[in-house]
Amino acid sequence: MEKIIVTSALPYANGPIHIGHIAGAYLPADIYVRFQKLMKKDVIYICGSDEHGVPITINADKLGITPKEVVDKYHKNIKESFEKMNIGFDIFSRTTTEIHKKTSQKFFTELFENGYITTDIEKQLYCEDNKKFLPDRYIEGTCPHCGNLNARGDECPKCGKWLEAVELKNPRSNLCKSPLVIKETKHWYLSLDKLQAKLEEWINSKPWKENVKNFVLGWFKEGLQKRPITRDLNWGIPVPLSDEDAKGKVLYVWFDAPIGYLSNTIEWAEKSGNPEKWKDYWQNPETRLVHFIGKDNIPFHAIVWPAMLLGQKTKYILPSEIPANEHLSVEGEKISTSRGNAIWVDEFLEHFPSDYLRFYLASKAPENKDSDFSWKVFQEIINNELINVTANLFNRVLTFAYGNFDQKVPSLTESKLQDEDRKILAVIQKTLKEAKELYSTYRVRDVSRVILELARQGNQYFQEHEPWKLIKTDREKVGNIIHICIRLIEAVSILYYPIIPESASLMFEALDKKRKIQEIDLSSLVDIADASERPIEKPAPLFKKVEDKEIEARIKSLEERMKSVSEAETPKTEDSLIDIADFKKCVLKIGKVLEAEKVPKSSKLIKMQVKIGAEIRQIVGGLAPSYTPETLIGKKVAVVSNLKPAVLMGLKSEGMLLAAKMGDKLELLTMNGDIEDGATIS
Ligand code: B3M
Ligand code: ZN
Repeated sequence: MEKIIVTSALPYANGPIHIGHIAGAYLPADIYVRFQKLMKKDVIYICGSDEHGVPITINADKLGITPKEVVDKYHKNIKESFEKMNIGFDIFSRTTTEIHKKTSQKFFTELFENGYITTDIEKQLYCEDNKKFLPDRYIEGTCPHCGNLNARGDECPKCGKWLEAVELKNPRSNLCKSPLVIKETKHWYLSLDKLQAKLEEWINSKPWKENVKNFVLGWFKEGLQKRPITRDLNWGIPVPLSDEDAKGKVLYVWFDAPIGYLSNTIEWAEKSGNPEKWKDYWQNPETRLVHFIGKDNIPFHAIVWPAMLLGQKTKYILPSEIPANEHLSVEGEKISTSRGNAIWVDEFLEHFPSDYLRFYLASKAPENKDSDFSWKVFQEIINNELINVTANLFNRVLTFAYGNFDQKVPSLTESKLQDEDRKILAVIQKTLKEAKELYSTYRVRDVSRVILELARQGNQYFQEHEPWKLIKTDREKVGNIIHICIRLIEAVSILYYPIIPESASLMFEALDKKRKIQEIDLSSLVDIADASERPIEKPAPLFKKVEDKEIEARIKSLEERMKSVSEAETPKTEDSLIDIADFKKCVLKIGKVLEAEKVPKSSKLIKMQVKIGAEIRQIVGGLAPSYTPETLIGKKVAVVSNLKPAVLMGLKSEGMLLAAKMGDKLELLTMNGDIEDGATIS
């Protein structure tokens, strides 16, 4: 039997997830999995959090906690958000497990032994101030091609050229803004060049989605280059070599992350009690491997990851399809955490059920072009399509049948069927066929449209015949209409199940108390069976209308958040001017740092003894991200000397040092001339 492995991109455990994430890699995959499960396919859905990489270490530094604490927190948070969204993974694990470490190191070793890994001394940009090599995404500078002053370490947003960070002119850190220097370090590389021929042969045989194929072909044309797969970092999977130079280096996060698809399947198999079961999927040529991702992740899934698989000694299957989605914006603007316009899943679910979001994001799926989330459109779609069409049909038909036909589905009187009735029966069959085709080719937007259209036709059919009047004169004909409507609703509920599983199940179960919707075998379903005389339930309201005031509140909260984010960034003007007298309240003095030591258990705080003239004071400050204690000793600094004492982590601090801050980087105001400590600054 054909097997399917479905994966969704592993989300970084570095923050909560927002609706853009759901729209891109999770909802479309979950819909596909639910559909294939209805088709009675042997499908497993694998995911987990991506817990390595520099951004996690930077975030940890910023928060003054360890990277492990960061990923523990967000792994849990993300997992819960997915559960609330009914994203039905068979496993949601993490890349910090032992199994994952072992599997990743094995991947490296097999590539190495097959000659696909080479080494090189790399020139990398190094930040002298923070004593570390900086990854591309923390580097900016002048584009060597078009002169754009704000090119990034990997790409120029202006001319679109891919860049190597070392090519940038005047490179600087975008964390601390310091200029960067080029320094040498040994690294290990994946020789994509040696794997290009194999890759090309494989990719040419694939019916990829247009956006994926174009991308890959472009890369081939330029010729694949070897890519570094190790990093100078202390957070990640150690490079599995005894080589002295490998010390202190870890696998690049993008090397280990996709291996998570495999290691998480291995973990799933172990937990299921049959540890070898993963092989039935990953080593079975009959298995289809489907990776759902956002478009940013195309190169890694379509080139690097398949190359890693092709270069193994162990035989694995290769990706069969890579449905890559475009972006979702919010109210017309790119989602950006720093702009404050991300709508977090948890936040959304405090106000509306998950099916509302699923319904919206399915009908507006960013499949072939970018798409937008707007609160007003959300209200329209839920009220007009989900409620006025689908729920309305369900309620009026069931209420009518319940009241007029003895709480049962009326039987069909064949002799009384007319063309218009047969037409509707045919539409049901046609829609079943069409929807299956669309689901299996990842066209969620189109499938939403055809199911809605079926429900619309059902409503119209019911409305036009005015059964509430006709029942007085022709009960048999009305019986036929209601019977057909109920079959139509059953089709609608089954077809909607992958998209809105909770509501579709409620709908289905009101029509059929004997079966669960998951038991349906959609693969053999070409029509809805005659349901004559089946008992039905009195319909309970399925949905609550989205009210204007709820939407206004959401819009307001979004605006306020964006405003507060931008206010925090922009300096105040005019009405915040002060008098000289206000300024003079602040007594500023020169102090000299005599002693400095890190505060235990804090990643930020440094405790200092500062001499201000005849006085020695203890001052505690959050300087550790930018200064080591030794470098502080002897500095002449600016101290706010009449500040009320404060207690930081149990330590008394009598004063504050002035410093300039930019991003994460902090620089103390220091004096270099002859003026002695104790002098007043004014
Ligand atoms: N965590 C990147 C992202 O979320 C990355 C995906 C890994 S998939 C193997 O965009
Ligand atoms: Zn450029």
